[in-house]
Amino acid sequence: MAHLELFLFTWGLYPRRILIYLHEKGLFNSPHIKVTQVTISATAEMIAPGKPKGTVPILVLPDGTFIKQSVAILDYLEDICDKPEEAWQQDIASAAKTSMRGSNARGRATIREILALVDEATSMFGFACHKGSKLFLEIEPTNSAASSMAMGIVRRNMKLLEPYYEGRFEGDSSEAEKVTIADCVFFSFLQFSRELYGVDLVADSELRNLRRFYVTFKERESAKIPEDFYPLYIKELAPIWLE
Ligand SMILES: N[C@@H](CCC(=O)N[C@@H](CS)C(=O)NCC(=O)O)C(=O)O
Repeated sequence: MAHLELFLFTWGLYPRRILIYLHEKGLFNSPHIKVTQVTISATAEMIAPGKPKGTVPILVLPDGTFIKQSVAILDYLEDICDKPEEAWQQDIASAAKTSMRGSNARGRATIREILALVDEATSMFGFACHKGSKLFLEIEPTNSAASSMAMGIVRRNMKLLEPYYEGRFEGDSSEAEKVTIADCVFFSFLQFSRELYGVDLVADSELRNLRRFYVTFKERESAKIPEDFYPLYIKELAPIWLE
């Protein structure tokens, strides 16, 4: 049986986007998608038998080629579900829920706008962590001023994202909410920053829509995480920010 192989580690910031997406898409237990956990070496390399070099997530296709960027992986999975061309793609598509990229050009553009803002915030947040969290103190040069500057860009993007969530994930209608790939990417970022690094990016009183999105989405099956989700040594150091 042809299958896709997904290399990742479950609590990773970028891999988690894909796992939340697979849940929401109804593909989490697809027999056509094999999930292979990587181990993280002392030098922070991601290792697993058969894994191509590079960052995770990585999706390996049945022809042996692979896709490396998480957003490209989401787009690829949406593409094969929207327009399956091979039998195994048909099988995946028949188990999948409807498109998560919007139903027209306007809707798709909005989703891409959100994705771009969240992706920028995500990489800035990663930089802020590397320069400002105790987790990286022994591993690389830190710089708390640089960390604060990067965090400023993250917070600016939160403000830019706020209007996109006006009227979404509200009250009784939230169950019927059509979750998009941008929602999966955004929620996984908010969860990671809060649960691992102790940074609540939606705490600002001006971010009412984003806070509602976060607290509502976190109750979804796809979003739930166990107590011991993050490795203990990382969870202990990550939320300590350098002065
Ligand atoms: N832009 C990439 C980023 C992926 C990424 O940075 N993944 C981290 C794990 S969350 C990783 O593999 N880091 C190891 C490394 O940088 O070598 C994506 O969207 O997939």
